This record gives sequence, structure tokens and C-alpha cells, in this order.
Amino acid sequence: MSPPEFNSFNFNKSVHEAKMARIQRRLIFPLALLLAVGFYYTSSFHSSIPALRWQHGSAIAPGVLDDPEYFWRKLPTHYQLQSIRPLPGGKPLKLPKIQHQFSQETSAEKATRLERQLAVQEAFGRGWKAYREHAWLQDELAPVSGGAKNTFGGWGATLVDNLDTLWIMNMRSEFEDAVAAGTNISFETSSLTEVNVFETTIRYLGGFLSAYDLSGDQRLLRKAREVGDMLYVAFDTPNRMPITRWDVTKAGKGELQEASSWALVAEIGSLCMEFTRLSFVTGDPKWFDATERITEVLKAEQSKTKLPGSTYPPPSLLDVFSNMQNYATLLLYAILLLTVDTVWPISINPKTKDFHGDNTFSLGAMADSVFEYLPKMVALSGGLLPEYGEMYTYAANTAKKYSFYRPMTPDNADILLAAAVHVNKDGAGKEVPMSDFVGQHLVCFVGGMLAIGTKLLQRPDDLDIARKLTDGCIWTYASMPHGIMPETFLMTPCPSKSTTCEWDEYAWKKALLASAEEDVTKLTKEQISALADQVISDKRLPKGFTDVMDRRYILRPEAIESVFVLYRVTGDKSLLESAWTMFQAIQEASKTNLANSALADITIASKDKPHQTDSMESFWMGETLKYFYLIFSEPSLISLDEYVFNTEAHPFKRLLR
Ligand code: DMJ
Repeated sequence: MSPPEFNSFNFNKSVHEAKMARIQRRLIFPLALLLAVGFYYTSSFHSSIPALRWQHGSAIAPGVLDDPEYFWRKLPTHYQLQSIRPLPGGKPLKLPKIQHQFSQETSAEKATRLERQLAVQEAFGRGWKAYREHAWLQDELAPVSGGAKNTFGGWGATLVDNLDTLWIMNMRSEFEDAVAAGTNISFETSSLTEVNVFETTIRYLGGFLSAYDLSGDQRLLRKAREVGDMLYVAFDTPNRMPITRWDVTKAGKGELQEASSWALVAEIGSLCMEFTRLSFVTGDPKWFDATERITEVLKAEQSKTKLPGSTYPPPSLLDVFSNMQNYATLLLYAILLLTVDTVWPISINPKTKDFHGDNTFSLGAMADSVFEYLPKMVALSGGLLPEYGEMYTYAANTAKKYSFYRPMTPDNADILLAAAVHVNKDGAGKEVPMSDFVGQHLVCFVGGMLAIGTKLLQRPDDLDIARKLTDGCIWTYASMPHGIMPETFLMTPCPSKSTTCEWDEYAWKKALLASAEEDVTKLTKEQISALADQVISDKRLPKGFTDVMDRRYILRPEAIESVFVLYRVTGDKSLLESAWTMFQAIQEASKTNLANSALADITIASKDKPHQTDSMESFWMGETLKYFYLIFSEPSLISLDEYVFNTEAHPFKRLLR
């Protein structure tokens, strides 16, 4: 039977009051709980973002970010999170200064600097004008034909990637025009089936965030958040690892997704700067949480990888405890833990979170920015995320041990290059690291990374290495007929990094024949030399190079990036000359009627013009020209003590005390 109050239409007041009292009693506990949780959440949330308040005061203008109708924000989540990692709390630390204490320049120095800066700005201005006229709102300008290309989602990559450069170069009316157009781009659909989450993050999210950080224009923050909301859907997988090559159309239809069993470590491990900055400026920790889960895997997996492999594997905790007879064992374990420096391989498995199984290691293509972001996250977070510093220490130590080598050069140059490493089993089944002396333009960022690490993580000994690595890139530029470095090449290592390394022409010739897979066992010394001369001529090998596998120059920034960073760190004026020489060489070969083009082969004779491939990726203006411009600017413009660059050269504000 139903209670009287429910089967009577005229139930009296006391029955009603009794019911209300019961309801209230039932509600009190859950309400109190809700309030307590709410209070805890809000207080921990706010206590977790004081760093943000140091930088911004009030972070978000009310109303500007509230767009509940935005497509990607409304999409239902398939894999709900149990908890969200809060933003790091506490005041940012007082980190060491990165920039050199520059003294006043002479008026002659200033005149030269400004002349060079203007030349860079003119190159940028031509490119921007051509993009505006021929490829507006497309991803890239085709700089020879005047056509357009869509390579990165079709959302106007060049436009978004260059908002901050326009601001930095003080091109304010072009900036306003670009902001108006950029904030109208629709990210609800893409003209491409597959979208690269990493490229979208570094170019679009990084582009909007940086332009916001520089200008304070809230429209840009709103747009950054839109891109962030879209990218966040790529993390809606059972284990919350993102899909790096992402079918954005399927995701938009709300289909179930799962992280793949193969990914490049750079594409998964270098989303953290952009996601963390977005969380800092919005105050919403969800993006930080998303990439922090990747960082946790990186951290857990770092000591398990095959480099240094079985040379001195860390003992399992079980082994240690079962054998822990005395303090000596414990001490040994502690020392082993401290000395196990490792890096992650290029290929990883996001589905199983295995980031250690592969045997190929490199600081270059496919891995580069995962390392670059380690010291930069320390800068970005004001030292509030110390795990990045720890991971950097391991990675930098490993690179020093296994990767950096001195190549043999005709002028006995004291330079370093960074080799890749393969860990393979030897005849006895033991895993041994083998160097692969391939040189890459992409790896040229390492000098700048180490230079930042010398300051932020107080590793002064690395400065000499940073300089030699940067000199290695400068040397390679200078050694080529057009003064431009190729994509990839091979050189012969000296017997040791530290001892002198005398040029040995015959050793070079034998090495290049080995690289060309010529069998020389039955040849005389003269025959070997003659055969080598033929290969040198056929392959157009400058002295010191044993092969040039990829002869293109695609307008990449990494060499000038390190020259710029090293200049800001050391104040060494010779770097300004190196930068100017590089800029002139690139301009000379790549300038088209409209802008600048990638080159097919920079090893052709200096009297011939390298073929221009009608391609100009957004990083030419967004990165390469930005670094050229900044090295010829006052060092206070985008100071490294206030900003930190993402891998696409977008400066983000650092959390400062
Ligand atoms: C850029 O998109 C970024 O610097 C990325 O990390 C590597 N490749 C290009 C430039 O070469």
C-alpha cells in the first residue's frame, strides 16, 4: 500500500512538512559531501594555479571562453577519467638566468645588425605578401607556381604558424588582418582524412597560444582552446594515450577509438608544452592531465630501454631485497640507479605503453622534440615539474656517452655531430650499441638544447659540447657548394672525441668506398684512390663526407635555432657572422619570384642553381626567419629568461617568480 500522503490529493500540511524534513535529511549528507568535494576541488584547483596568477593576475576574461555549442566540446566522452591531475602548485622557483649579460653595442655594430635584421624582415614580408595573395587560408604557398597546398589539416597552417612572427616583427596591421581571419577558421571538419596530432599541436595550438601570450588578445586564447578541445578528443581512448595519426572525421562522428600499437616517440612525447601552457592560461587542468599521463609513462619506461642495454641493466627490486645482506648492496643499488642513463627509442607502443622495446635511438628525426621539451618544460613551469629535469639529465648523459662524435675533416675542425645508435645482439647474443654516423639537419637543434640545459639545470660542462655541436652544423653549411646543409649525410668519425684528429685522405677514401659498398679487398692503394675519386665525382662529395643520402634543403630552422640560442646564452659575436653567412646562402639559393622554396639538391656545383621544388612549409617563416630575425634583434626581444620556444619556434611565457 502506498503511503497516505501519496494516495491523497488533499494531504495536510504536517504530512507535507514531514516529507520535506525527510527529503532534507536525505539530502543533507550528499549535499554536504558535494560541498566538501566541491570546496576541496576548488581550493586544490586554485591552490594549484597560483603560478598562473603570478603571471597573469586573472587568467580569463569572463564569457570569452564560454562557447558550450562548440562542436568538439559537445562530443560525448567514451572513456571517462576517474581523476584529473591538478596543475603543479606552489610558487615558481627562481631559476638561473639563461641569457648572457649583454653589454652596449657600438654604433657600427648596431648599424650592421639593423641592416641584417631588415634583410630578414624583407624576406619575411615578401613571403607573407605572396601567401596573402596566392594561398590565403590554405596551409602552404607553392612559392614557384603561386599555387597553394593543404598538408596540415587544411586550416591555414602558414597563417596560424606566423601570427606570432607578425607580432614580433611589429607588422601590426598584417597581424590584425591575420587574427581576424585566423579566429574564423573552422576546426570542425578537415579536408584531410588523417590529421597529425603532433603537427596540429605544435603549429596550430602553439601558434594561437603564442600569439595570445604576446598580444593578450582573448580571441586567440579562445581559438587555442577550440584547437585544444579538438585535440583532446584524440586522447579519448581506453588507456588515455592519444592517437597520433588521427582520423578526425571518424572521431567527429563519435566513433570509438583506441591508441595504435606503433607511434613515433616525438609525436607522442612532445605535446606537453602546448597542453600545459593551455592549462596554465585557461586554469583548466584537463590538458595538463592528458600529457602528464604520457610523461608518467616516459618516466617509468626511461630506465628500461636498450640503451645502454645489457651493459649494466638495473637489477629488479626483488633481486635487491632478496640479496640485501648488507649496506654495501644497498649502496651499490643506489649507485646503479643513479648511473642508469637512458633515452627512449624512436618507435614506441602507445597501446601497451611499452616505450622501451625498440632498438633504434636518435636525437634527430622522429625523436628530436621529446628531448628538446625536457629542459623547456622546466623553463615553462618555473621549475614546478622537476621530473622533466631528471629525465633530461639521464637523456643528456646518454647522448654524451653514445651519440656525439667528432668527424674527421680536412681542416681538422674541432666539431661534433650526433650519431644515431642501433642496439643489436653480437655473436655471443649480447646486446651492444652500434653507432650509425648519419648526420641530419634536424639534429642541429641539440646545441641549443644543451645550451639551455647548461643554465637551467646547471650543467656548465655541457656548454663546450653545445658549442661544438653548433659548430658542427655551421661547418657542414660552409662545406657545401651553396653554403647550405643537406637533410642527411655521412662522415667518418675520429678515433676519439678528445685527442687531435689529423686529416687522413686515404682513410676518408676507404670509408667512402665502404659506404658505397665497393669491394676493395683485391685493389692496390692507387686503384683504391682512383676508384674513390670516381665515387667522389659521381656523388659530388665534399671532402670529409662519405655520402650524402638526402640532398635536399627544405628551409629547415634547426641550425639557425642553435646559433640563435647559443648567441643569447654566450654573447659570442662570431655567431652573428655565422648566422648572416647562413642567411645569405639560403636566400641566394632559395629565393623565388614570390617567396622562398625548398631545394632538391644542394650538392650541385656552385655555378648552377639548385632546383626549387615549389614547396615552402610554414616553418620557413614561422621558425627559420623568426630565429634569423631574433638573432639580429636586441637580446631583450623575446628574452629566453621570459619566454621559452616550443619546437615550432612559438614563444610561450614562462612562469616566473
Ligand atoms: C618543425 O615542424 C619542428 O621544428 C619540428 O620539431 C621538426 N621539424 C620542423 C622543422 O624542421
